[in-house]
Amino acid sequence: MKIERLELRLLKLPLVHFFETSFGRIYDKHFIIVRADGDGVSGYGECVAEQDPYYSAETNDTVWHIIADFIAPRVLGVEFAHPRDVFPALKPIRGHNMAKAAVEMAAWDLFARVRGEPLARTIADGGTPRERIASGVSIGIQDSLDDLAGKVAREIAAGYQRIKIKIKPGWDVAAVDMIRQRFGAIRLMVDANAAYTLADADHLAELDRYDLMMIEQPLDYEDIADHAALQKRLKTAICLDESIHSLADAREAIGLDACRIINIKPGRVGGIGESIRLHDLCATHGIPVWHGGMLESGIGRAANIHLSTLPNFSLPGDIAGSKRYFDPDLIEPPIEVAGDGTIAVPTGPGLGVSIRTDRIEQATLRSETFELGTLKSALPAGLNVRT
Ligand code: OSB
Ligand code: MG
Repeated sequence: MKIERLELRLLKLPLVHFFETSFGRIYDKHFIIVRADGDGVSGYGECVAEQDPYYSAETNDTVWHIIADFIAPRVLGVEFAHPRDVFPALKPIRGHNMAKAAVEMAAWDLFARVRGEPLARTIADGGTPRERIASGVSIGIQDSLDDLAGKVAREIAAGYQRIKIKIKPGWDVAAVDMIRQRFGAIRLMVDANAAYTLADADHLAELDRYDLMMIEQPLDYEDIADHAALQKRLKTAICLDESIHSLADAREAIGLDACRIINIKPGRVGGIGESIRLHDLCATHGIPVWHGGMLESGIGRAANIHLSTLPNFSLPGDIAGSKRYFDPDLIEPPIEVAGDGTIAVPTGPGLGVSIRTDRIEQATLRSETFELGTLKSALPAGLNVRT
C-alpha cells in the first residue's frame, strides 16, 4: 500500500446538543478529516483533536502542523506492507498521537478498501469479528438535575446498554443519587475528566454506595501513582482514559493496580495499530476494555465500531447513534442503535459507509493537499527521515 496524496480539511459542524465536560461546554465541533489516495482509491481518517488543549495537549492547529511538516513527508510515496506499520514508521516524532492516528486511520481504510473487505476483517487478522457491538451513551453536564433526568430517560428508552454521566466537583454525588432513585439498577458509570485530586478521596468514596460500573479518570491526565493510591481507597473500579497514552503507560497502570478497566481511544494512543496492541495487552492481564468516544462524525464513529469488534472490548462503548451528535451526519446511512442497544458493524469495504463529500465540502473551513514532489514543506534541510 502506498499513499500518493494526502488531503487535510478542517471542518466545523454544529452539534445537535451542546456537550459539557469538566473542561467546559462546546456547541460546535471543529475537527480535521484526512483523505489518503493511493492505488486508485481513497481512505478516510478523522482526527479527534479539538480546538483547545483541554482534553489533551494537541489541538487542530498542532495536528495540521505535525501532519504537514513531519508526517506527510514520512508516509507519502512509502510502501507499507500493512497499515500496522505506519505508527512504527512515525516513531521519530514524539507524541502527537492524534495527528498520527488520523493519518493511520486513513491508511487502514485505504488498505481495507483495496483488499475489498470491511475494516473489522482487516483488524481481526484471521479471527472472526463480531457482527454487532454494544452501545452506551455519555451524557454531558446539564443545567439542572431535571434536565439530566430527562436525558437519562430518553437514552434508556432508546435502548442504550449503559449510561455514563460526566461529573465534576459540585455535580457528582447528587446527580448519581438522583439517577439511582429515579431509574433503579441501570448500568451506570461516571467520568470526571481529571477534575479531582487525591484530597477528594473521601468524597469520591461516597460514590461506592451506588454500585457504579466504574469511575473514569478521576485524577490528573498524566497521573498513574495517585490513581493507584485512590483505587486502594475505593470499592468502585477505576477506569483510565486520559492517563493512558501508550502501551508503556498501560503496563505501568496495570502493574500498580491504578485501574481495573481501560478506555481505548485510537487518537489517544496513536492509532488503530496501537489500539489493537493495547487491547491484546489488557486481555493478557485480564483487564476489560471498552471503546471511548470523542464526539466523532460518522467517519470516525464507523472506524470505532470496526475496532470494537475485537473480543476484549467486553463492555459497552461510548459509540452512540449519529443523531445524538450531527444531523445530518457526514455519512449515509447514519449510524443507528437498535432497540437492544447494539449497532450493526458496516459490511462494505473499508469503513463500510458512504461518505457525503458534498457535506464535507460545505463544512470545510480550510483545506490543503500534499503530494510527493510538491510538498510545501519537505523535511527541514539536513534532517533525514530516520528509518
Ligand atoms: O472523556 O470520554 C471522554 C468527549 C470529548 C472528550 C472526552 C470525552 C468525551 C466523551 C464523549 O465522553 C463520548 C462520545 O463521543 O459520546
Ligand atoms: Mg473519558
